[in-house]
Amino acid sequence: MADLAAVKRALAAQRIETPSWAFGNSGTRFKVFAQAGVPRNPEEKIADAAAVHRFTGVAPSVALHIPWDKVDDYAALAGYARELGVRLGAINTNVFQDDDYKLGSVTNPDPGIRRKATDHLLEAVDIMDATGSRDLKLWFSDGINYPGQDDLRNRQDRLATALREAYDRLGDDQRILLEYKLFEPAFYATDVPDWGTSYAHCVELGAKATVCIDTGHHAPGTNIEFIVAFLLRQGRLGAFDFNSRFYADDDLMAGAADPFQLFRIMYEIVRGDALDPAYGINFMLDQCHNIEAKIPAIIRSVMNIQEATAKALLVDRDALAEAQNEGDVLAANAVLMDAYNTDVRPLLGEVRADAGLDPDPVAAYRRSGYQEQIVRDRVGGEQAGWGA
Ligand code: PSV
Ligand code: MN
Ligand code: MN
Repeated sequence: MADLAAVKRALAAQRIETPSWAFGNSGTRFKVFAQAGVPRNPEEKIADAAAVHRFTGVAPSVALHIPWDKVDDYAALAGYARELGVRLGAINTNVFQDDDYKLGSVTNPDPGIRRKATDHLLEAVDIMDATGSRDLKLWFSDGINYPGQDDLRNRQDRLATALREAYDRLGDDQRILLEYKLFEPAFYATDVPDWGTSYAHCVELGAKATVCIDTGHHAPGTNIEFIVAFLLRQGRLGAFDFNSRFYADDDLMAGAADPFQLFRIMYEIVRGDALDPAYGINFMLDQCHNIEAKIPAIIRSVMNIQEATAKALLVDRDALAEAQNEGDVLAANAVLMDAYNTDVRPLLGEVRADAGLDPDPVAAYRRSGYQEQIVRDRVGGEQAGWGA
C-alpha cells in the first residue's frame, strides 16, 4: 500500500507552469474566436496566471513567449509577477513567425537568416538574465516540404552550430530545453522531429541541455511513457509541454482525450523519483483554449495533471514489483489499473483544504467574480501569437 501521508506531501509539493499564450485569444488556421475579458498585454496574462495559482496552489510560475510577451523592462515584469504571487518561468523563443523563416530559421540555407535566428536565441538568454528564468525553451519549426528541397545533413550541422552558440551563452544555472515535433509546419522532414534527435543534440551540447516532451508532438500510437523512462534513465528529461492531442497538434486541455496516457506518463515520473521540483523537471502546459473559457480550462488542466499524479503515486509499487518479478502478467497489470481506477478527487480535495484552498478550484473560480471583473475591465483583448 502506498503511504497516504507521503502521497499527500508529494501532491502538495507538485508544481505546474502555465503558458502566457494560453490566456490570450487563439484559434485554428480557420478562425480565431475572440473572448471577452482576455488579456491585452503581458501584465494581464500574468494576472490571469496568478488567478490560476490562487485557486490551485500549484501553479506559481508562468512561461513567456518572445516576442508575443515583448516588454521594455523584463526585470520590472518579473517584479510585477512577484507582486502578484507568481514568478516568470521558461522563456520560449519564436523563430517561426517571420517571412525570413520561410525556408527555416537556424537551419536556413542563408547564413544571414541563420544569424538573425541565432541572435534571437541569444536575446532570449538576455531576457532570462533579467527575469531570473532558468529555462531557455527552444522549438524550431525548421524543416522542408519536398524531397531534395535542402540537404538534410547540412541542416543538422547548421542546427548544431546555432545550438552551440546559445548553449555557450547560458549562465551556470541556466539550461536549454530542446523541444521536438514530428511534423508541421514542415510536412516532409522536420529538423528536430523526435526525442532521439533532440537527445543526441543535447548530449553533444553538454549537461545543461535537456529534452522537452510536448505530449502533442508524436505520431499516433507513440508510447510516450517509454520516452519518459528512457530520458529519465539518461538524466536528460528537462521539461514537459502538456496538452491533449487526438489527431495532430491539438493543444487541448491536458488529460482531456486520454487521461490514461497522462497517468502512465506520471507513473514513470514517480517511478523515476522525478516529481519533486528539486529534481528539476519543468512541468509546463502548452495549450490554447479556442472555444472554451480560458482560465477555468487552465485550472481544469492543472487538476487533470494532479489527478493523474495522485493515481500514479497510489500505485502499490511493492505489489507491482512482486508481480513483475514473478512474471505474473495479469497481477502486475491489475496493480496499475487498481491505482488508475481509484477516485482521487476526495484525496486532492483534502490536499487543497490542508493548503487553505477550496477543494473545488473551478467552482471557487466561478464564484470569485474574477471573470466578470476582467470582462468589465478589459476591452479589446489581445490575440495570442497563434493565428496572429
Ligand atoms: C509548437 O507546436 C509548440 O508546441 C512550441 O512549444 C511552441 O513554442 C508552442 O507550440 C506555442 O504554442
Ligand atoms: Mn510545445
Ligand atoms: Mn505544439
